[in-house]
Amino acid sequence: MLMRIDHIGIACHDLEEKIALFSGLFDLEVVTREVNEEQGVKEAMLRIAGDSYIQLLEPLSEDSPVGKFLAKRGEGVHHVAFGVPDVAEAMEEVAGRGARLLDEAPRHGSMGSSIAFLHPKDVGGMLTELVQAAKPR
Ligand code: MC0
Repeated sequence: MLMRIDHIGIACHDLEEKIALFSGLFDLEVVTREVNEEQGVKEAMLRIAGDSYIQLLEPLSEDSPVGKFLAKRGEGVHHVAFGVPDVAEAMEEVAGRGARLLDEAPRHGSMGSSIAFLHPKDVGGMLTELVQAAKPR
């Protein structure tokens, strides 16, 4: 079901500051910057190699998922996202195996992807995202 690690999502207070940090430390290229109102984030994707990325996430408000995470836990790894061939199919499969879905249907993710989240408590404490890329990556 899982094909690859698509991205590691990192919660931060200041997107521009963390873009400078990660691109400076690791020579990473910023591929896209987007605002996702539905998810309550301003984000940037930094390509590691091929089809895997570091995703930097700044909350649009304190009561968004990333805003709450920052208040509770501070900056750091927020979620891990795995590439799947078909997100709707993957959702059905994992739900059938007992994991709670945080989305009833796929939502819009970065770079035109379709995404769905699984509850961290059902994945060993790791907020997990399933990603179907817009085009096969
Ligand atoms: C919360 N918990 C986490 C966690 N967030 N554990 C691991 N990683 C995280 N990121 C834990 C809490 O500590 C708590 O455990 C339990 O889960 C329930 O959390 P809560 O604080 O009671 O509940 P909320 O209201 O903060 O909700 C958490 C939840 C929510 C994961 C359900 O954030 C959510 O639905 N997230 C999915 C959407 C999302 O994160 N969007 C932003 C990225 P204890 O032990 O204290 O009970 S959008 C994105 O990334 C897009 C743009 C993309 O990739 O394309």
